[in-house]
Amino acid sequence: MNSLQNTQRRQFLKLGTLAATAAWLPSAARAQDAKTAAGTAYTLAPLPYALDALEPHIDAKTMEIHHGKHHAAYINNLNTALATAPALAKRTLPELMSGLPPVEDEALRNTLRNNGGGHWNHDFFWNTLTPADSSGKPSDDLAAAITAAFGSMDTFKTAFGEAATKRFGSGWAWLIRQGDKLKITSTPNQDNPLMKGLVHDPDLGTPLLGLDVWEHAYYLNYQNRRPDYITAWWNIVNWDTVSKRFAGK
Ligand code: MN3
Repeated sequence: MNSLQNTQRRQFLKLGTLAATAAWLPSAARAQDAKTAAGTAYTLAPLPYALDALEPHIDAKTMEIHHGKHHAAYINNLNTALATAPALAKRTLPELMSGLPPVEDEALRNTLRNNGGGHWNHDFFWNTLTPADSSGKPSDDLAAAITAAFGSMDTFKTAFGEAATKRFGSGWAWLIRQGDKLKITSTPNQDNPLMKGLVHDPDLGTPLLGLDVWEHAYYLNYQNRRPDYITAWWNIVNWDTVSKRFAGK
């Protein structure tokens, strides 16, 4: 990709012609920059905090393996797959995920679904977290929307926790925005609310908050106690970031 195309791509991302998807643009733009900066491949961005910064809620060893091994593996697998599909490699990650069904090669489609989703979801997840002493609180606008949709912050957390607890096996719980409405949903494996037209279509919308409930996210510290991990996780949610996503920034 030449520099003009890069500039055009960035301008497109900045313009955010799809207002409803603006919330993922900062993260997606970073992922795209990481890719073009490296020439042909996505790269693993450093965590925006130290490995032990989320303790005691998420321990350093879990973060080291989760980021350095699991997330890195999704990126490696994604790059390997895209090396065989030059036309698909030109897409941004959100474009790739929302355009999966027309990919005829089933093995390639599944690899892109699992590993493209794996890369995007984890990039989103790391940037949703912050040390407990800087967790903050939702903006007034987001707090009002949560109250309008779920009754109160406490009932929202209970409902979100239930979605995360009941997700059978591996997957994610999400707070998404559909137009002006907030909704809680969950997806299996590495699917996410940006993936349109799958056989098992997820609830589509703009992700504001996502929680990884794969065992690799919590098993070292919490073993089978997924609800304890979910309860602890609320202490390290970066509400400033979530509020900016809600505001479309
Ligand atoms: Mn994970």
